[in-house]
Amino acid sequence: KFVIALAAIAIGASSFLTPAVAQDQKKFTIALIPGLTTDAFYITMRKGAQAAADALGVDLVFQGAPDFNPVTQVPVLDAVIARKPDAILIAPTDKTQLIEPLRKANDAGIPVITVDTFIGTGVYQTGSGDADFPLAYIASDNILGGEIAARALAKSIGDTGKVYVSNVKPGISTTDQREEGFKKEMANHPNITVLDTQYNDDDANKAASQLQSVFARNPDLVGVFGANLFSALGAANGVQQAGQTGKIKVVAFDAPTSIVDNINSGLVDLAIAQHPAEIGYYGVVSAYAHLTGQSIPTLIGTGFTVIDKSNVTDPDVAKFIYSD
Ligand code: T6T
Repeated sequence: KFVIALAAIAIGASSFLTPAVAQDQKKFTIALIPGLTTDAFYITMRKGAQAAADALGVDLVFQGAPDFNPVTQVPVLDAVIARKPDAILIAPTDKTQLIEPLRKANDAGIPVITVDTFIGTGVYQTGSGDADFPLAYIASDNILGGEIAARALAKSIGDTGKVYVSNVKPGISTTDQREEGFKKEMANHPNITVLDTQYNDDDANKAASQLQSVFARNPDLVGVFGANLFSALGAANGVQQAGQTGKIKVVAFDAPTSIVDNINSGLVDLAIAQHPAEIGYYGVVSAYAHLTGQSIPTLIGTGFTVIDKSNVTDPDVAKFIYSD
């Protein structure tokens, strides 16, 4: 099970929080490479990272690709390695394809921490496998998130009928695990049929037209799980365009600002908000702790906030809606 180790890192951080940077101490540069730059999830992660960087007197460099794709992310990573930052935080866009490019950073002596997504199995510093070299993985528990989504969708469809997962593409640790958790939980619901997953390449328009095609083939479709922001947004738009609002239930992973309207209008039943600012914050704190000689946990699990009609106006809940 996922280990929550925030207390340990908070204790580790407390001794060097004041003053932020001693006169004679080197100013560290920490790079954050998101999955893509134009995604509210990573924009919010950057804000959390910046908050920690400001508190610790660290320079934060945010550099990423315009789409979620190893082909565009690897050149960004190479450029970041060439700038020789003191540490790299990265959301690898593929479990396998980022292993060798990240090994180059590690071989160059740059500590690597993965945030949101992982490489290999995501179990680091074990001495086994070819991808255990990152120091830490900081993220949501994505299998659990998929299970929460499945339970919510099952409830809203009265535990019976056809559903499917709108997903990005295979090979991404987060969205693969959400689908895994979703299917694992749905196995406990014998009257629910999970149709083939539809892969949209992180393109909401594609996800919307896929919804309409699946509905055309299955007029008895009752639900869809959008496994990330663009999958959910697209699937919800598809439901609206098909005139099925409230009839085809939508459970969304991620919480961009548009989710509020969608929940209020009944288009989306429930959104599972991750805590990306927390991921960014602890990413920077962990890198800093390592750079100043502290040991750090290999795994830090951050939380979820489940948003629905009953709590969407509560400020303690609404604060987890992502920044634009
Ligand atoms: O769901 C997040 C992130 O966790 C995932 O790895 C990729 O998609 C998002 O960035 C949302 O678009």
